[in-house]
Amino acid sequence: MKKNVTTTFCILMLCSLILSIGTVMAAEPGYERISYLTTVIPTIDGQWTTENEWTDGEDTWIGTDVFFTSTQDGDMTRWIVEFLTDTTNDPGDMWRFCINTGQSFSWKFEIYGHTDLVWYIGSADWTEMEEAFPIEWEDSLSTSPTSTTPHWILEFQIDKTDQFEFPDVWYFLLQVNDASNPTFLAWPPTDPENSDSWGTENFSTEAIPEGLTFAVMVLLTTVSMLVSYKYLVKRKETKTQ
Ligand SMILES: [Ca+2]
Ligand SMILES: [Ca+2]
Repeated sequence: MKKNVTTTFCILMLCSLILSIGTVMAAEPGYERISYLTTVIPTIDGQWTTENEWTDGEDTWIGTDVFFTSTQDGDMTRWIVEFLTDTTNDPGDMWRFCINTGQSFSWKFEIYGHTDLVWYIGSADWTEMEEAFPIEWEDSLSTSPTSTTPHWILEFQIDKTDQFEFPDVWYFLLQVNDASNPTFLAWPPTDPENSDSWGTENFSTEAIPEGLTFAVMVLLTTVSMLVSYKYLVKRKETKTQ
């Protein structure tokens, strides 16, 4: 009876974790992340406005140079991007977001020189769009909890209520460039022109578990699977004896 309870608990725990993560459909293998529910609505001012801003997202790094996280709710999809090693204001500095929501075309948003946002629609052939896109963004040279050296920080949000809906799973590439030290850094480090090589973004309707990092969730899932498998093998051995 005790073993049955243990097995049931493990299976329920595994199912719960899988449901909370959502369906995982890899585009570029190894590049998958989750946008959890926004619990602290950020002020879009290009800096950490309060200490608890952006504590509700999954942290993702591009090497040690760039940090970003994202959250979402019924109205908005939000990002903060910190370019820790870009401390210079150059006209050629760039933020680039490439997004595909499972349709035959993608969106590309480029911010140059910390002043101008240009957006495109298409795939390999991009068409620049004239009309305003429901985006709010701001960046600044600021310090943050990650670094006390002033560096470029971008806050960027898309209004989902204005005809631009996101499914539960979509595809995404983030790229940055510091014109003082021209190197394009990206997540994933693949082709911005090919949406098949972008990363996979999963929306969760739940807040990020408090004190429970993604690494711990993966570890718990693995442990649950191992315990369940070990019990099932043992049960099979007992039956065949
Ligand atoms: Ca802010
Ligand atoms: Ca720069």
